[in-house]
Amino acid sequence: CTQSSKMMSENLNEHITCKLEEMVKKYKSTSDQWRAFGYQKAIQVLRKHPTQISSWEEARALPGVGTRLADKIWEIAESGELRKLNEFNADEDIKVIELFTNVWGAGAHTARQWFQQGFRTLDDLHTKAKLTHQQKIGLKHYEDILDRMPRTEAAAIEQVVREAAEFLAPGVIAQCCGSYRRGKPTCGDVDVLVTHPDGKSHKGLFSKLLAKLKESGILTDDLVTAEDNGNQKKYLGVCRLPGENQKHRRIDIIVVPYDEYACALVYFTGSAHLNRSLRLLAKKSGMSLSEHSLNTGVIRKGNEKVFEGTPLPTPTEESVFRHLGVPYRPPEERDH
Ligand code: DCP
Ligand code: MG
Ligand code: MN
Repeated sequence: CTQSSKMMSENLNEHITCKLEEMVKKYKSTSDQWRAFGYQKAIQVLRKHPTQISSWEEARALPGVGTRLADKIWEIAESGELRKLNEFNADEDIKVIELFTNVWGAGAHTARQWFQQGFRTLDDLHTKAKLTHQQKIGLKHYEDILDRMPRTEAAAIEQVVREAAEFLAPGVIAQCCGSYRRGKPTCGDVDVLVTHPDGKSHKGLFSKLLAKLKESGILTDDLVTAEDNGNQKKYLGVCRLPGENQKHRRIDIIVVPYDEYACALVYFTGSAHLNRSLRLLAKKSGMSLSEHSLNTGVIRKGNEKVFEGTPLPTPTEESVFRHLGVPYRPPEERDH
């Protein structure tokens, strides 16, 4: 609301009509036409009002102004502020920042930076923002990536990965972990864990598997092509099942050596909350749990590990829970 010069304007309540005009915009954008209309009528009246509003009663006496609108007018007259408007403004900002935070590869910091650079829509980002490779993919599949898939679809994707892995290394284990294994009806992504019981066939499988999946066309975009984590290899990308009307889905693939299988399975099944609890529990008993192993005899100085400890044998998930001294929990009971 630009202040018009005193010469041009007879509006003695401009400080009030300014705020009310902003409210009109908010209500119009939230499709609350009825409120917008009420505010507009009050603005008309206030503009022609011969004196500055100096009491609640004076506002209430204006034609078309009820008690609620009188409250608002008097609040502005008294304090120069309208809390409701501030709330709206804050919400709008938060909404935009949330919109931006949901671009894969953009954190809260980047989202805020984009906001501060004046961007307000995904189209702004598309046309004006400097984007990383990951953010471009994230933006391209914005709606699809935010959408959760039915677990049947996760199962179908798991099946495609399993068949490709089985072709390359017969006897392979390829299983969907994450929310799928915890029995959730919908999944944010597909988390496929790959290993081989012979203890050696997992070697070299990672790149061959990705090449095969790309050849088949199921992998459409790469986010992280190869993250090396000790003896584990991780891929993060986007996939899509063949056929019409299929959405793009996030997929994570981890290939691990068989002796790390149980700990990787516990980790990759989650939930993230359970993982934090188990790690804390391990720490309290001088152990340390990771996606690789459960170590005992760990020596810590404050928060720092002075001695890594030695890995316990963990052939199964049950053995991990047993070493930690907690009752085994089936995947369906690992959400809290
Ligand atoms: N994980 C973790 N800590 C994190 C992220 C992940 O321990 N910060 C582990 C536990 C998760 C698993 O990895 O269950 C898979 O991560 P996802 O982000 O795919 O989470 P979920 O599969 O549990 O849920 P969603 O359905 O949203 O994918
Ligand atoms: Mg998941
Ligand atoms: Mn995942």
